Amino acid sequence: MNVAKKIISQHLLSGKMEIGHEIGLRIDQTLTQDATGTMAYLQFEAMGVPKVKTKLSVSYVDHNTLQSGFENADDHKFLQTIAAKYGIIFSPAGNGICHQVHLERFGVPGMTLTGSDSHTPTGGGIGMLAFGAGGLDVACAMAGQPFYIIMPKIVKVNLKGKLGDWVSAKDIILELLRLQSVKGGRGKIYEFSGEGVKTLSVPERATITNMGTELGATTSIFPSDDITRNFLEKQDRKASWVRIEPDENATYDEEIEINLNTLEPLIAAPHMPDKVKKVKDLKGIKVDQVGIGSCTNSSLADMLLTAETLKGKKINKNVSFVISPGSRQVLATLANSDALFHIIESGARILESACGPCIGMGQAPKSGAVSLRTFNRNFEGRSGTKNAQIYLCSPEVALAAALTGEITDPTNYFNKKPLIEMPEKFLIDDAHFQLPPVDGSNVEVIKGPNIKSLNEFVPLDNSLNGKIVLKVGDNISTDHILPAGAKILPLRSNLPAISEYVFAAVDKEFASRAKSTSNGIIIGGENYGQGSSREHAALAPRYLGIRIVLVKSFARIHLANLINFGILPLTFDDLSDYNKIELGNEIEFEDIKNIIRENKTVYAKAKNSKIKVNYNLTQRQKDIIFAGGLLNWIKKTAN
Ligand code: MIC
Ligand code: SF4
Repeated sequence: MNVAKKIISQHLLSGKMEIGHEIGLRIDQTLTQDATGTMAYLQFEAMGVPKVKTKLSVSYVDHNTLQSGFENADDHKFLQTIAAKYGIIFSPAGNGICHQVHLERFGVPGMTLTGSDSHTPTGGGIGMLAFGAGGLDVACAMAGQPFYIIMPKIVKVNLKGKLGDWVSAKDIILELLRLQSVKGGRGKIYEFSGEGVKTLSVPERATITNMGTELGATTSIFPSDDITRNFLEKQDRKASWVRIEPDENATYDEEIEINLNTLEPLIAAPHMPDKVKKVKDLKGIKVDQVGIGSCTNSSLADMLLTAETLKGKKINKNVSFVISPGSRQVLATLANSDALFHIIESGARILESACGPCIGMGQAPKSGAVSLRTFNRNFEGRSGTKNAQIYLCSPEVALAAALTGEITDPTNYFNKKPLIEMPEKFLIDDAHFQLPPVDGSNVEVIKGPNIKSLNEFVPLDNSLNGKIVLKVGDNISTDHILPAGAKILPLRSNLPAISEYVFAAVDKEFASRAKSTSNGIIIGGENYGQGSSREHAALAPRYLGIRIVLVKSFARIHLANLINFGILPLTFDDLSDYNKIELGNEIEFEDIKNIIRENKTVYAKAKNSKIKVNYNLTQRQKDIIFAGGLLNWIKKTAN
């Protein structure tokens, strides 16, 4: 068996490990962050379970840390109190980005982890089987329910050789994105293997598994080996280590090879993580902003490289250079040595340990700016500036650009790469995690005025007459569906308010058009809903009256979220039918519930055409949709 199958088989609660079949997995750990967590905990509360049933659940505050009004701070208080009530560890703002902190202090090789954030697969860097999911699926996992996925293909990524100087782990995942595209990973787990694995540290591995999300993958994973043990030892967590490696005769469903010896510095051009180019081919483009941070590249190793490289140098005058260390541990370690001094003296602006600019929480670049970031997403407008040109790259490439003011190949610009000395032991201080009391039943949960209770959604009618309220193209991301950023993110616990922003950057009239239409239908292209796990991208459209999304294909997490909120996900049988329907067309789905129940063919009847559509739903998913969503279904089956 390979590593992924070993962990799946140990956690299998239902279904068979056959590609394409639904399997239910026992979940050992969960994590949430504040932007998705408030909704996840409101849903958990509605389930009436007195305490989480996982081995460990952690609630992080890392996204909404800009407090320009009462909303975010109210959310933080709510999260703190509800964590204490239900047996969840609370990690307050300042502790760092959930994925980085979880890797440092809580992740355990061989365990399963579900997180209400799409980059939860970062945990694959220490050999966890870690999945991003919507908040409601995480709430279910906390309540002890299985987590369902479609059994993916396991793809072996055979890493050959060793990275050259100034070429980094980020280039490995960018190369994979170049090869596979943002939709190439759907229905796949990428398992890294081969001699190159032994040359990569845990933070480097985590950079790769983190950004496997951009491939659309179910998850990504590395084996747990001596390097993993060494990392956990330095975190004083040796007891958490187990060896998990593929059997010698392990088989895989597909194989890809990447030769690290010949890999060159790469960069993803605007506005998609798979628009990957060689850095040397873009050299000379003037750069206005550089950011080093985010859950992809904010480890101590990344920051020490930054400090060593910048020592005694000054940032180019035309560049705004921002640094966000991934965790309190990373920042404290920098502060405990000369490293932070070198970074500050170079002219860098030091941000708090949080998501920050990655999610448009500040640092929006100037109009038309070119911004190089070590982050994982460059969807149009995500930075907060619609016409900014965001490029994704390694810290090495970011540093070269920060110093020269233009895109620069670090392998030509710098001399030998400095040797980074990692400490014998990481700086460990768990005092800032708030452990829940043994009995939290008397804890008062504090809900500020921005926290609105959940709506009850009505089930689907037997027949449905709907209207197309939006038609969009391929690769629509959740950032298109429901933007983030400093203005909209604080509304995550206020569904009526946040719903006004659905598709705001794509079509300003969308929200009012959808609200005034009964049974709205959205038409989309390939890979609809890629990107974030935010369930608000399903919940808010449902609130506006969307009942069906008909597209060429879906991204995994968004598909699960649509089902969870009772929106029927359909796909075109013949992709060219996409061209037959337009905004404003009325569409009739006659007797659709019974047809789906009986596994018959569904036709969408438009004025001049009859279109065959597919629904690829398991019985469990059909039941959820017919009940009007997962919460309704849980309530129904519990009574
Ligand atoms: C993101 O990177 O888009 C986020 C913000 O972390 C999201 C979660 C969210 O929208 O709250 C994600 O990746 O799941
Ligand atoms: Fe935070 Fe950005 Fe990572 Fe999302 S991708 S968790 S916003 S740092």
